[in-house]
Amino acid sequence: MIVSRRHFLQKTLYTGLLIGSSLSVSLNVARADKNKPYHYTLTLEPADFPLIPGTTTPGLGFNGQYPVTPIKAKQGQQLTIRVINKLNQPTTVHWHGIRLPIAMDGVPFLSQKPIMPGETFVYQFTPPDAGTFWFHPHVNSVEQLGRGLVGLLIVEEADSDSFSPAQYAADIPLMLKNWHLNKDGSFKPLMKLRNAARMGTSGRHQTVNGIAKPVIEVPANGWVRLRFANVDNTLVYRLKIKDHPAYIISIDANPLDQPRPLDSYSIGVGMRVDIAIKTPQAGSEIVIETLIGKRKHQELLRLKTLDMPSTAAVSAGPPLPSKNPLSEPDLSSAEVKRFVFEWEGAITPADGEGNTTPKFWAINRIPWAGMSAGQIPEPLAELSLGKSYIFDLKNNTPHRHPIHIHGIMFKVLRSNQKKIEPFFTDTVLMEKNERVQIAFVADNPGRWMYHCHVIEHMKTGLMGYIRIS
Ligand SMILES: [Cu+2]
Repeated sequence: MIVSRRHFLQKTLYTGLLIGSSLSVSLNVARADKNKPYHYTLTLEPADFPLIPGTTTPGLGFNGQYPVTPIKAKQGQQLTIRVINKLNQPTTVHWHGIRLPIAMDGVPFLSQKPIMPGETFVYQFTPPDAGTFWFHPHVNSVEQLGRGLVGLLIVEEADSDSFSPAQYAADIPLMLKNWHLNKDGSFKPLMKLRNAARMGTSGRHQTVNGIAKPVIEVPANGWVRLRFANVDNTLVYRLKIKDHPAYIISIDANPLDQPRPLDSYSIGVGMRVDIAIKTPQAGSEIVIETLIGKRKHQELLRLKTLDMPSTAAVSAGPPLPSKNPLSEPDLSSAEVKRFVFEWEGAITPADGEGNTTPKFWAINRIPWAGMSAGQIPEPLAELSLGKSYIFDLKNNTPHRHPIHIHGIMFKVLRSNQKKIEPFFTDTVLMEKNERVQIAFVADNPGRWMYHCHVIEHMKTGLMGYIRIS
């Protein structure tokens, strides 16, 4: 049972991406119309997941699945996704990292009406950037993401016929998620207030693509592209590949200038990293783990090399994708805006039913108040379309926060704690007490969420938005 499921998943995920242009993936998920290559239907629905062998978990799944087969799009080509809400609660779908029109951003009230139970909403946009992205609801996030509504969106390079998978013998999406499960597969609480005020509530059932410590077969003697995505609600993963050289080629969908040898690399919630490995001869195993603190480590998955036919050329170094068409901020004219992330610890008044939503976190002293159709808080900043900005971010808390801005990519310039090779990203992991400067051109008009991606932190105050007009 486990073996066959494991095998099945590997094969599907693997061939789903390996066979370049074929979008008629073998799983009946992310259904593509053969005549319209980038048209998909996604339902959001309750589903039982066999996460722990011999048990079922009452999850929520895209097309009733975990993991949902990655949606594959192409840079510069229109993508259409019909989203059908079969949940008993409102939802939306946000396309993390994609620079798209505000009406497609999937934030309730700010960019669209919530999709009510039984309703359908059609998302349509043309991804300008290639790389590894992901999608998830932006409503009731602790529960909807925590119970399984997370998926990958892989945007192939516009020149993908000559690039990936042509230059990589395999291209493998890897979704990291630690489920809040009891031994019988039922859910433990997804959020505990005492943890929400600290690093968040972590799960105890670690999975990669829904499987604990999977063994994934890869071609021997070739370059393999591993697309790691942290789709967890809480954790930072510190990736380490044991006893085998590996290279970072892209961070949050943006290719680096040069492949960077991987020592270890931390990805916070919402972040992605593409890693290239040149695989050894058939019959070898490569262990990939996450480091915990200074001494502990935990195996995430292992790769097993097999002789497999491949047409990919084997270059000396890892092939690098082309850069995304991002505007370079003009630092000489950029206006500086300062943001301080603080621990707040305020007690909010109870509502009529005696429920309270505590606010533990604040940006520039303002904890996110939440919003509804008639009540949208003021933006944290008003930006002029076309102008360059530097955001000076200061984390005045003893916890780490992956800070994400919708609708734009920004360039991380410098940090007071480490040397930075400036790079573009959509989410920056701020260490405790770290100060970071980021810069970008405000080239996408709209009201864009600006928040910590630790779900319990955004839920308890660490969220706001900027307006570009
Ligand atoms: Cu946070």
